[in-house]
Amino acid sequence: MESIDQTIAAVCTATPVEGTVARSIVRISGPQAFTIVGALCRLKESIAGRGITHTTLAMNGMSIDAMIYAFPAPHSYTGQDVAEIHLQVPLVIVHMILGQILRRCRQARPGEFTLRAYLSGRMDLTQAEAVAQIVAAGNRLQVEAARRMLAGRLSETLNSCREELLNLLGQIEAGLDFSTEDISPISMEQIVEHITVVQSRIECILDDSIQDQELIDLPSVGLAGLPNAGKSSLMNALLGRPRSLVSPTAETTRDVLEAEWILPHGRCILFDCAGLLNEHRPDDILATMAQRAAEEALRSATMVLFCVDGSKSDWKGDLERFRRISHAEMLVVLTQQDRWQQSAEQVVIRARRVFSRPCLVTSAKTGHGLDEVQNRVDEISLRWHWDSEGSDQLALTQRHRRSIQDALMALREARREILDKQDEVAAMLLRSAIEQLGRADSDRVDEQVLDRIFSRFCIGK
Ligand SMILES: Nc1nc2c(ncn2[C@@H]2O[C@H](COP(=O)(O)OP(=O)(O)OP(=O)(O)O)[C@@H](O)[C@H]2O)c(=O)[nH]1
Ligand SMILES: [Mg+2]
Repeated sequence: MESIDQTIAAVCTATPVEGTVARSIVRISGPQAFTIVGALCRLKESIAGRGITHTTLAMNGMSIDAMIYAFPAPHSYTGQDVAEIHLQVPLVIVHMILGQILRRCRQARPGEFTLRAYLSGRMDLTQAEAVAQIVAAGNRLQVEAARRMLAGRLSETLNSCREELLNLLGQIEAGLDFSTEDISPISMEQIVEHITVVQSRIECILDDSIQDQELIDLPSVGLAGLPNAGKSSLMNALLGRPRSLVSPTAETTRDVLEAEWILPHGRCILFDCAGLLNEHRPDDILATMAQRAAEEALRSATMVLFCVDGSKSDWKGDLERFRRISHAEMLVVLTQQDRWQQSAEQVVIRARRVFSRPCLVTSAKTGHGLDEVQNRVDEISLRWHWDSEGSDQLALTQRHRRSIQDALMALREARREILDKQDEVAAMLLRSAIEQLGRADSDRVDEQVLDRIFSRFCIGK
């Protein structure tokens, strides 16, 4: 691990969409932070106290407007002197400024600002991990679960469980000391009751948590339907850019094509695939491979949008294929509305009767109904992880989960040993449970664990 005495710098804002100018922040942390910024901005007065300074940077003949935010140690994110340069300029200029700064300090590694916050005691490890989860989160509710971790909710609960167990252990050990005199300061029933209460509190943490992996895995939405249904056109229209080839020739798409789709409350992976065939063509290897890839991708999709060309008078083939997908989360999307002969109302009534599912009307050509599709997917995607918005879930990492599960196992065994009157063994198991709970929330982690945790961050965080 690098020394925390070195000054580090990085751009800590997300990369703006190409061609746009968004606010960017260059963050510098370490003993030289204020001197570096002072020299860069040619500030007459040095930055000493906390504050905001409006200044102009001179760079390659350009004058660049900037706001300098100064956070002196120890009241900063990292616990060190931190200077932030806030800029509203194209990314290329932000990187020019960073280049200038990096002549006098080094580039921060992924997660290094947060690592410093942890090392200087500004946050515990669980909170530092929550920062990584917020960065990786795919939707608003995932961010909320990670925020609850950041607010120290897990630490609070685990600490109180540990304290309760430490008390209990003290009482059991006192009983062991007096065992020859046959005096027990606490009865067996009371011990069992205490253990059961702590046990169920810990079980609640596990039951009410979401997996770390769930934060990183984005839900996937597959576009299915017969060839020429308009799947690729719909994908391009939903994304607002040409991702998949479109042509009047049936069976244009062969591969599974994925793209990130930004929804109002999160993100998901939208994918296009080959049009599904009703007949099997064993001699056509390419078609067989394309069918297999499409079927596999759709099987593991979180949700399927089954596309049906609404201008057709006969949906027999579509229905046959639709029935064979039988995905739990499936919406029927009626496509190419701009070409329909019948009114949308008539087509929807007919489609509902045929497919017995909610049907949405769209046109990739005019953009009709695209917002509705997006909102429906967004609505369903929020349900995937949480049944209710007011959920109290915590976002546990695998490290937390493993330690908490180990603690729970030790508690269950301790309870059994108490019932068997094996107080000494029970005391040992309680000690192990206390240690495991401490480990989940611990500051006593080695460098390897720290490296693993912080390498998952992106640069600038
Ligand atoms: N007018 C009109 N034509 C459309 C619309 N959507 C698709 N088409 C046309 O329908 C044809 C097939 O469209 P694709 O998007 O390639 O269909 P697909 O379902 O991806 O087809 P495969 O890849 O072969 O399975 C193309 O000629 C498109 O231009 C639409 O909303 N309006
Ligand atoms: Mg296609």
